[in-house]
Amino acid sequence: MSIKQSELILNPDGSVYHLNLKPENIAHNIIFVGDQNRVEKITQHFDSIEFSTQKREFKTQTGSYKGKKLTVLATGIGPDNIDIVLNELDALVNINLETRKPKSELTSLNIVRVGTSGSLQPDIPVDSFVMSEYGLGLDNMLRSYAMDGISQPDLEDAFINHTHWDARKGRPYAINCSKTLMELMDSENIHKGITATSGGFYGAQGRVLRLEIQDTSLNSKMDNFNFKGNRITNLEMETAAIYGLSALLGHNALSLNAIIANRATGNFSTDPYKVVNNLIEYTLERIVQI
Ligand code: R1P
Repeated sequence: MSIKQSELILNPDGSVYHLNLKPENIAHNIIFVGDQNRVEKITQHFDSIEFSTQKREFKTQTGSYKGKKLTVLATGIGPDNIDIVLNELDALVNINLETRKPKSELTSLNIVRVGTSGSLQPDIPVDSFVMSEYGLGLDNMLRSYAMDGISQPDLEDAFINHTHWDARKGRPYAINCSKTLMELMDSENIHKGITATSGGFYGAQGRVLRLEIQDTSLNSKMDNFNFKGNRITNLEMETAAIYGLSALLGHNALSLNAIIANRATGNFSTDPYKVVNNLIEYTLERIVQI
């Protein structure tokens, strides 16, 4: 059965609806960034750029870095956008857009997020890098999918018990990164641990401006959570969603974050662009080895 037009929406030129991309426009090694202005911060290092497009916040450039074909794609903010990005990227490689049928031979993409994030630990300072061994989704996006077997229920249960998580907020989900990409991107300078992914920036991450929040001590409970030696290192808005959908669709994903704020000490980087650029250079040097 072919997938209906209302379910897999294509633009008049045959590109996928939100990303504005056709299969030939992307590489199989893809860097995700949140901020659309970060795309060119990465592709300025490329030898050449062969394709660029943008629709809404989804800006994409594909080119070559040291002879390796790479795509850089801005996801915008949040797990809801990751749902769009992962499903449409997967459609580009794993669905025949002419017949609208899934292909029998599937392609695995390599996806590396180069993000920014706030540290939850005093000893993970601003201007450092974090690699997410696990994504811990507090946002519920992935719960729309049949997801048995891909998550880590022991970690989820430990987190629920430790934080007295209110069940009305939905069950958090914990997903591993790609071990292969982790080994490729690892170094002694990078912090590793659990990255918590929120579905919002203010209340969902414990920021109080004018509204009361449901659990004022959630961040401090997250600070001292420990699962088999793994701490929650940082808090941002995409990693767990990327890990979850990649696991379900058969792609390899790893999230790297430049720490620009420290929520435990209250510090903010004096030069956030510098640490992001350092992380970009760090990532590019390693991703060419895939
Ligand atoms: C919030 O300001 C945004 O910044 C972080 C969060 O995950 C969220 O997307 O990441 P990016 O800088 O990659 O967008």
